Amino acid sequence: MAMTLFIADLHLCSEEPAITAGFLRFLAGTAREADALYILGDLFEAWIGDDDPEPLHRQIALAIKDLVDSGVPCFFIHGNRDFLLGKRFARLSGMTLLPEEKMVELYGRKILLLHGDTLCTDDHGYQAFRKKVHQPWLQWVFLALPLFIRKRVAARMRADSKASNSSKSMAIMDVNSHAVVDALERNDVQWMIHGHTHRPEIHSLCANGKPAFRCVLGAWHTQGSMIKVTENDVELIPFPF
Ligand SMILES: [Mn+2]
Repeated sequence: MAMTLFIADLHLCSEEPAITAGFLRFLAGTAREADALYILGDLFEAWIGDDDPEPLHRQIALAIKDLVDSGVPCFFIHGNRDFLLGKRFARLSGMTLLPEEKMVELYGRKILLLHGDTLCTDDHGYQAFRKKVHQPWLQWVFLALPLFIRKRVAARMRADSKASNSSKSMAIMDVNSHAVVDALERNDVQWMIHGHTHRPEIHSLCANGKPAFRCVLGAWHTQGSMIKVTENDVELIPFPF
């Protein structure tokens, strides 16, 4: 049966081999039956440039390339952790990089795809940070720094973000309902799929004066999480590694 799969927030890193193993199994198994795979950000826990020689990156790129070569196109939207993932990794993995918001039509259903961090508008500190680090000139300067300096800067930024997030309330770190409705109405669409908040759920709401649905992917901590879109259904599915 025709289906398209969505995942996000795997946060792959060399310290979490079980998640990597689960993803490799997913790529070699379930994902092969899909018409396409969409990765909606935070595939990696951190990204400081496509030239990082971390062996995990190459291993993942080649596994995704295998899937793409088997006839399953793979698309990627950047997350807040891997927003610097670039063209070189995209070429190596065969993934197509998408803009931060992407409208797709699958089996007659229009769906807005995004990572989800742009919907968390109550987190003013994060939005200011995001605006800063998304400036092309700053990214260019950062990526031109030697790798060991980029590693230090990234470690410092992660520590700062951890410290500031620990004092933020759960509500501030969730999506803002106005931002959700605004995104749906701006794109004239009733369906949205995103990750980022690590709160897997399919929410019903109202947008454009009609019923609308916000589908949130789960993070891959102790199990996988995917959304399966078919002609008849949009399903949120947890599965063991
Ligand atoms: Mn995220």
